[in-house]
Amino acid sequence: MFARILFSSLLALSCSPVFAIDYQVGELQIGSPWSRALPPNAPAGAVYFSVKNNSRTEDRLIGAATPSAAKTELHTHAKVGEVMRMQRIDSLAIPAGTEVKLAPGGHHVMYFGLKSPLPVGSRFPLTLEFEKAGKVEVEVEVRSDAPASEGQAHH
Ligand SMILES: [Cu+2]
Repeated sequence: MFARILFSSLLALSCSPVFAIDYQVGELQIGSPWSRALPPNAPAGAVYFSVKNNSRTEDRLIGAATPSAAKTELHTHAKVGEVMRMQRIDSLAIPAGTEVKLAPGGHHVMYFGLKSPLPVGSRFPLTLEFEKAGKVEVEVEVRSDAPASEGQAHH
């Protein structure tokens, strides 16, 4: 199963340059994928977004891939001794009826080996794979900072 963008009407309705882009796969809703612009030669970067599970069963994010980088991994942050460190995880649970945020300092999709620079304002494709809902391709917006909608959110 390979779902595509459902809601592009948001784009048409919005006059603001800052808008949320949502994608739907099965009963999962994916909001505002973005990545921070990287300095030249940065070895790795991270993608953030939200996943809302509108179904009654848990799903899991089990993988991600992009043609723009050599490798991607699912990461989280965990306290190791006194220090917060990134850790690779095999999957990320999306419990029924909840929204999980991937955000700076928390869960993220890490990419390594960027094939060409990603300037602010550019976009690149990312395919997310969920255990139940299947695969969905989203566009990641390259930004200098988090979208306004995430401003007062989690850390
Ligand atoms: Cu990471």
